[in-house]
Amino acid sequence: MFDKKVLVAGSGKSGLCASALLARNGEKVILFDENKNLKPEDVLAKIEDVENKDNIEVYIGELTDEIISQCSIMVISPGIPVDAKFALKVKEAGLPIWSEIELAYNYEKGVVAAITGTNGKTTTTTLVGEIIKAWNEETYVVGNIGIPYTKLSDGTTDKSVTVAEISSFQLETIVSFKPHVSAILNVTPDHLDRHYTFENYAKCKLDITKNQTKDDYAVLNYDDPETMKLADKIEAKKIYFSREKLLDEGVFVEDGKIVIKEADNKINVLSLADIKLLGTHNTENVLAAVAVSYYMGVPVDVIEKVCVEFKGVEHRIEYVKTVNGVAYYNDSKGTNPDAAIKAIKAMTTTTLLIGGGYDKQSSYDEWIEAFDNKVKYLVLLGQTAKNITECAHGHGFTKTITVESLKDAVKFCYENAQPGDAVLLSPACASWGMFENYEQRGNMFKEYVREL
Ligand code: UMA
Repeated sequence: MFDKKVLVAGSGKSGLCASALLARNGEKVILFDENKNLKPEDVLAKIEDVENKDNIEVYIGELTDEIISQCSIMVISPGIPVDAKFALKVKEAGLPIWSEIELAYNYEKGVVAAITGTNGKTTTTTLVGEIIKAWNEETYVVGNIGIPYTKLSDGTTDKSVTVAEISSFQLETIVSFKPHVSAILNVTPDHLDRHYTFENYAKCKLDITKNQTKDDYAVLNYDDPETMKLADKIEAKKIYFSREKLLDEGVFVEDGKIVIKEADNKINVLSLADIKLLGTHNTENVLAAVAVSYYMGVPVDVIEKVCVEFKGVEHRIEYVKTVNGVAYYNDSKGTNPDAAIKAIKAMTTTTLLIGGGYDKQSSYDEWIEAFDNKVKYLVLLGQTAKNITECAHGHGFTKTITVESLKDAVKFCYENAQPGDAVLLSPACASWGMFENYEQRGNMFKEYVREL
């Protein structure tokens, strides 16, 4: 595909997978990383099971003109700003710069659905991935979600469907990337250190649609004013979704049901009451996922079945089990007060909340204020238990109890919950010290709940 070598910038997941894809497809690669603490041999060792591994040379430190002159293009990892000093040098030398997504797309043979937005990308992408997998055997879920698109795009066939979570960083340097169905879930200020202005950031999000034509679809959040400002600039057929309004056409909520309306055709997809995901933010994610899947061609009965079964992304307000009328939720990913606030706000019933853990010197005031008379007991463990107790008491919330272990916390909740209550593990703290990581904490919680 390329006349000369390909310069791959960044030796994280994306750069390693991009280099491997290029090498196994016969290209010569220079993998470059600025981190002087890395050793070339260690970087190479991370690329496993790759044919033509000899095609990859690794350079660490400074990018010289001599290296640039050997290359015909640069593939840039998402975490590297396009105005990094070395990237500007490459640009001045006249080399095109592709994002890792663009490289992957050049090897894609199937159809692509791509989802962006400030919040909700991972949940929506995961749900769309599950729906499409239930309909099409050859389905891949990739991108910002943690699996680089270059890991597998050269293995796709014309029967493949790729569902990609795409960040603004990845969209900055796309050229021909063209999803058949794109989605912009919402646009609120984020990553402004990288994009400088909100306008630049929103423009990156808009670019998910830039190569789409009238034969493609762009799914847009009707309730989000910043997303709606982008609508005029989109050539694809616009499909709006709304949690708040009845639309003439689109995907929306009517009488507690998610419906799809097209011209004179109205289809009931499912009842909101059947969704296991909590929180209005998740209703929006489901609406978007329904819209993306439907316009990718998935039959409505498949969409309904998977949406009803979907328990959410692991460790994010994940429904575990109902025991004696008490629903247990795992939000071990709630490793800071902000994330824990979203979780408690999403609860619709009286909740026994399990929190505490490693001390990151966070302030817990806003978290306690968000309890909103919903929390029956705050069950605390770990290093921060004492601080959180004092903070809660300072805010007039005195139903705190400290336990020795997560197992004891689950036991306390089991013994003190009434039918109709919920139990939520959402610690507002990291897991370190008691657990290896938040995944292990969440898995142990689920194990204890399943044993009840
Ligand atoms: N590097 C340089 N120069 C720089 C910056 C970085 O040489 O100026 C090097 C670093 O030394 C490092 C490498 O680049 O070795 C890191 O590259 P990277 O940051 O792109 O990391 P990857 O491991 O390739 O992960 C990326 C995404 N990371 C970012 O966007 C920051 C992952 O998203 C993504 O899952 C992965 O590709 C696979 O597609 C993470 C993320 O935080 C989860 N995303 C942001 C978000 O969700 O808000 C956008």
